[in-house]
Amino acid sequence: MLTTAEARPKMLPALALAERAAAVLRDNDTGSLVTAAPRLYPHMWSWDAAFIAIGLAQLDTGRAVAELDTLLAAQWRDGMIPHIVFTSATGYFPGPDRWGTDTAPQRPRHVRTSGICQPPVHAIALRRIVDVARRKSRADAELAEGFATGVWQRLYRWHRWIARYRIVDASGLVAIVHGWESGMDNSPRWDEPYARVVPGADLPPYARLDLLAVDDPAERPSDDDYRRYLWLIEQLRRVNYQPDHAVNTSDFLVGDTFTTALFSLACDVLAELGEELTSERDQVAELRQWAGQARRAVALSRRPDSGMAADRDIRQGNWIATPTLAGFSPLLCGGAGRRAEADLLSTMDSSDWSGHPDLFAAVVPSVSPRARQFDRCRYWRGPQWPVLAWLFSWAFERRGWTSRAAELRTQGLRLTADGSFGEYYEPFTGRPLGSTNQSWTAAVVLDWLATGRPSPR
Ligand code: 2M8
Repeated sequence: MLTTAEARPKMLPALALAERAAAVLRDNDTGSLVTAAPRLYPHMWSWDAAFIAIGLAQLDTGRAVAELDTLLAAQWRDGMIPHIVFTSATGYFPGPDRWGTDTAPQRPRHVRTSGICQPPVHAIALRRIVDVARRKSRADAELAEGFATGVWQRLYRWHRWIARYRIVDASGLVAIVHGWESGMDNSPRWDEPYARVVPGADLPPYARLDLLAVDDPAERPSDDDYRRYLWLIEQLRRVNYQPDHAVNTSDFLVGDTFTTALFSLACDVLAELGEELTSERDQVAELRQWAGQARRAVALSRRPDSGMAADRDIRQGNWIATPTLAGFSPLLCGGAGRRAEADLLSTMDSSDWSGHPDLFAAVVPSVSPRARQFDRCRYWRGPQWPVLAWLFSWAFERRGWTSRAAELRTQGLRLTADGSFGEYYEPFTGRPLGSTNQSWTAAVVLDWLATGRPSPR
């Protein structure tokens, strides 16, 4: 049997790793967008595009802003940024015909998209692009600032859409109508609410294509999961993706604490950019208000026993406390108080999480390796995700926790240094899983490598 060290390919030196990462972004570039991954995901995904733009910012400011521009051009008229912007590729299911958004009155006209959204990390990408450009040259700074000023309203409208349509109960958490909206598709966070989603007999037939693009089906969600995913699309399609009807009719309606923390953070970041670059005082004030409300909601979602944040099953009216990385959400946006944060940080460092003695790299796994739900290879049910490590490292730097941020960066680079740019990683061996040459993994590696330290903002 191979030892862990033998099983891992050699770790590339920083320069070679950066060159490989840049090549991945180049190879996945169709000209107007960088696909999320070559085979498994041949389209643009909303939150992937934000991370990809962060990586592109290290290579070419113009290309980075073009990436966000492509995404924002697909914004729906009511403000929603759709979770997938489709290219002409046919190898992904569910594609645009299955989504059937073509009759939704608020859809964009020039491009086909899905009909749900993903976590609002776009203002964070814009902030990062501006900060990186300012360090490069005056011309880069002017380009990035001009772009940020031009798209600021579009991002404001996106945040307003979330505040208007997705804060639907007293918890104040941002509600999602499909697990895909969380980005953590098959996380144990959604097991209970999905258990109550019963696909109708009239669910149109379909064939999965995702299993053809991975080595082992055990790395992907199960067939039962997929039937439920497709049924929720069917329900949304039947109300023509009208946002108010969607929250009333979807069998799945959950307050997502992690998305809420990102919303809070992104509202603050967008408000800062607004103060720097625009004269929109009223809208900046609204953003600050949404940031504060979301921060409070995340803090209040903490469970008394563990101190970790929980999700809210809005249909059932109960909390869902699962041992997943989303429990650390208050560390992203603040608001829980110093004592509670110190406790959460020691939980994160403990042997239940990043301090688990058998981890290949001390990167928070998606589910605690000590939890009964932990599955070391299956997607969002255990593996480590470099993009999430990046988010925590960026947020920690912003919060002034510089050495923690640097340590996360070091560990994230250890995980990814073989240069395969896995979609996610098996925590004990560091083996890349899912897709390889995954764009957002390459992008965050570029950012980690290029700056040495995440942005101070
Ligand atoms: C995964 O989700 C898509 C559906 O949106 C899929 O499995 O087909 C998730 O990891 C999601 O967070 C990610 O944005 C997407 C593309 O990388 O893949």
